[in-house]
Amino acid sequence: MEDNLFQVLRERSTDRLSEVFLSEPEGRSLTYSECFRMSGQYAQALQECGVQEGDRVLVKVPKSTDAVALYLACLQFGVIYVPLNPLSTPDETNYFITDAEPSLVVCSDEDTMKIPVRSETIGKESSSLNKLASSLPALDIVTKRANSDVAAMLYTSGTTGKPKGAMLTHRGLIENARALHEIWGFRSNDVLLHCLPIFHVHGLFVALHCAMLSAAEVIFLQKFTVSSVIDALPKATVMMGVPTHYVRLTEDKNFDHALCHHMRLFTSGSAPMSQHVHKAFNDVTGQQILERYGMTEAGIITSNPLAGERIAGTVGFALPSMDLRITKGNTLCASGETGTVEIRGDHLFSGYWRQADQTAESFRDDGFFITGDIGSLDTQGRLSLEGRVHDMIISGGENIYPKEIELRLDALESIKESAIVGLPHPDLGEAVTAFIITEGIFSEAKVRDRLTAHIASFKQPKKYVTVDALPRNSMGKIQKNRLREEYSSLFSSH
Ligand code: MCA
Repeated sequence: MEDNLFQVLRERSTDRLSEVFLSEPEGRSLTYSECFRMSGQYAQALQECGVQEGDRVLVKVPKSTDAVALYLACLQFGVIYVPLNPLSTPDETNYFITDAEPSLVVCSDEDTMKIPVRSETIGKESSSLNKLASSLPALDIVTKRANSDVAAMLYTSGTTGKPKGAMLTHRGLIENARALHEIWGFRSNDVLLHCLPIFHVHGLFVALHCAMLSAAEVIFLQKFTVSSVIDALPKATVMMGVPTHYVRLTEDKNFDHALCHHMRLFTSGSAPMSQHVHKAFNDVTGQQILERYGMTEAGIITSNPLAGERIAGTVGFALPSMDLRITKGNTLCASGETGTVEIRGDHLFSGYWRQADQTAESFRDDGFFITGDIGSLDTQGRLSLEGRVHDMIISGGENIYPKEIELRLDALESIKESAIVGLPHPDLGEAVTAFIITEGIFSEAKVRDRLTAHIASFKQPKKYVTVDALPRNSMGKIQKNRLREEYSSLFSSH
């Protein structure tokens, strides 16, 4: 069996090299052979920059075909690809640099941040790494990798407020890609509408690998907008999205049955989709969204079936090679009983980068990973998710950890204490909301400004609610559930 993911992806397009891989509606189209040539040239350029096998390359760039080629180059050359949200602030980026110790950081020409290690840029012909790469022959050889070798490292935030790097192996990514490709029935005449960011598992691995395993075309949108999706849909057969995408599409009068009737598949994940959105989508399009469940540490874990009943409110069955169980403490739950979701299988990550303790805490002795999600299995093995063990908010498919924001707010002189809570939001699913006890003169605008320097904009509270006291239990712990209940309709008139 091939051990380098790049080799697997390239081999699948051997007979279709002249077919279009990435087509940008307003930009260029790249064939498979052009993309592999670019990645080969980037791989040479990485070598020229002194990057060595096993090193980390940290990439903080807007979505582009260059970024996809660079990702493939990293796989081919055997270096660990570490993608960052391009909205990351300098503070956040410096944390990632210190933690990951990359030998190279790749950013865009517009990025003004001072990078403390070697850095190059991509995205334009004149960008430094593009210029270097285009002057070099394409590397053809593929670095041999062992099953357990890390292909990519993606940061997930944590309850402590400090993100951890989840190490994803070549083997894990290959297994998950193969399983999804199979169960979702991908084929070469599929055209995938890609409107997701490519610094997450969803947009980078799930979407791209599924298409690449059939050497299918990908309509590569710079970002999700309702109009760009509506324009691209007639040429597509599959779309992968987050619930916010489907909420926004369903609300647009140009999004209708006629536009969607040829579509083979709409999938949704990264955040729970309400039954209301499932129904609204079905009413408008006549299509039933296939909801699936995944996480950075494991890729996709469960999926509703392609053929067979898709049930709104459940995330379907465990993927064929994934063991899934529900536990309460050390006891296995019976079907219908609610407990923690635990999983085991080849798709799993190999641990958190340089966090042996956190890694050990996340695994059971028998190799099951404790997801932190709460759910139950029905008698047929369908999983329904009912909440989370950890204090985490999912806003528009982005995981946001309250602790990180609370630490920043509590450090400000005008705030005595804060509690960050996710409240139901019709567009984002949950919206970050700050409950604060103020001290002296409080100005929301000033607080926003201060936060902007430290945390990426999508994590900023959408509303600040000033309170006299925060509800606490007898142990003194803030009762966020009481805030969630009392303020549950804060955004409903939004
Ligand atoms: C952007 N903003 C947000 C979010 N995104 N605020 C809250 N939550 C968000 N998710 C803010 C920006 O900071 C900005 O603030 C303002 O909204 C406009 O930015 P823009 O980029 O134009 O926003 P948007 O286009 O409306 O973005 C919303 C979005 C996007 C399309 C839903 O967030 C998105 O593509 N989400 C998908 C995330 C995803 O792929 N997650 C997968 C991870 P200001 O105006 O103040 O500057 S989970 C995963 O990978 C696992 C494996 C899985 O199961 O899938």
